[in-house]
Amino acid sequence: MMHKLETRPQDLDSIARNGSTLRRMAVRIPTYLADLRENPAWLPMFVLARTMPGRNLHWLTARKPKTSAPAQPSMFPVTTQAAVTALKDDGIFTNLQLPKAVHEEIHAHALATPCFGNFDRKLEFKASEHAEAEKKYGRPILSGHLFERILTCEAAMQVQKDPLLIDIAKHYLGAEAKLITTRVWWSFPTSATEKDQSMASLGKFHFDLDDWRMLKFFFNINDVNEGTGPHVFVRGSHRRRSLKHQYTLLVGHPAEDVLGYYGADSALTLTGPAGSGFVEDPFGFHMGTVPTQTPRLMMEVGFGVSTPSKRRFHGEPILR
Ligand SMILES: O=C(O)CCC(=O)C(=O)O
Repeated sequence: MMHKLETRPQDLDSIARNGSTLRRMAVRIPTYLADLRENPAWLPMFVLARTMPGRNLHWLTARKPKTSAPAQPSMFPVTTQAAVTALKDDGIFTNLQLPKAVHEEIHAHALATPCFGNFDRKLEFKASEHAEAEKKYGRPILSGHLFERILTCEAAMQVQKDPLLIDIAKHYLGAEAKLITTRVWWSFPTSATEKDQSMASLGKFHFDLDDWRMLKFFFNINDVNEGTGPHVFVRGSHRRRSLKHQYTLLVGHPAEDVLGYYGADSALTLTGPAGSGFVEDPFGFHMGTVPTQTPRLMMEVGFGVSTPSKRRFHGEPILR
């Protein structure tokens, strides 16, 4: 018998992604207040960093990085120059590949470690028990975050600390670039409705507004094909921006709107074998798609230029 999965009315993620504009803003207010308390400099960023004039002014403050080569060897046979050139032109560089031993160790760690469903620390389960967890908690579970539990995975820490990542970040964002996120999470296929499914930041183009200047490295830890919910990035949308997408309260916008302006052929779908990775400027429109066949395991290492938020470090965006 099919187990009935219902979205709870109090599900804040769901309202934040799907409700009316005012409701979507209203449920985020506690999160915004927490951001403001943690760092008052967050407010001007939050208001102005969505506009090109605001961003361009902030880019003028970027300090030049030192040009000397990183002291430690990198696991990636890639030059900083190649990545930075592609980032400036397209907003994305796609030629990253983790060594087999590294992505396999991260995968094994994520399988062995209970994750938290839908960003909710009360929904704890192992990825292999996803179906049972949906039954137990009586709701669709679209994402499973490891949060700080990834810190005990040595391979993940090697990726986080790889000298190429910070070197690319400094040459793209400026010498003040620093680590602001490290997260590993599952996206699961589920029998939820389309509306339910978009609650895990899946299925909706958006841009990130956590800092003035940001860069995110993503790694597909398992094989990702069309059925695994690949990431999609809209090339060029990090530097050419419609007024509607600058003077907006919301970071999420409908696909027809985004692709209508930036062009359907600008959308790059990041399928690839286990370990394949890319680095993007997340001010460009992007999204994770909803897996239809198999779960996706993703690792993200993010860089910014401001003091990092402790809460957001492992990907906890909404306060409950
Ligand atoms: O799941 C994904 O591929 C997208 C993640 C995302 O949108 C983000 O980190 O801002």
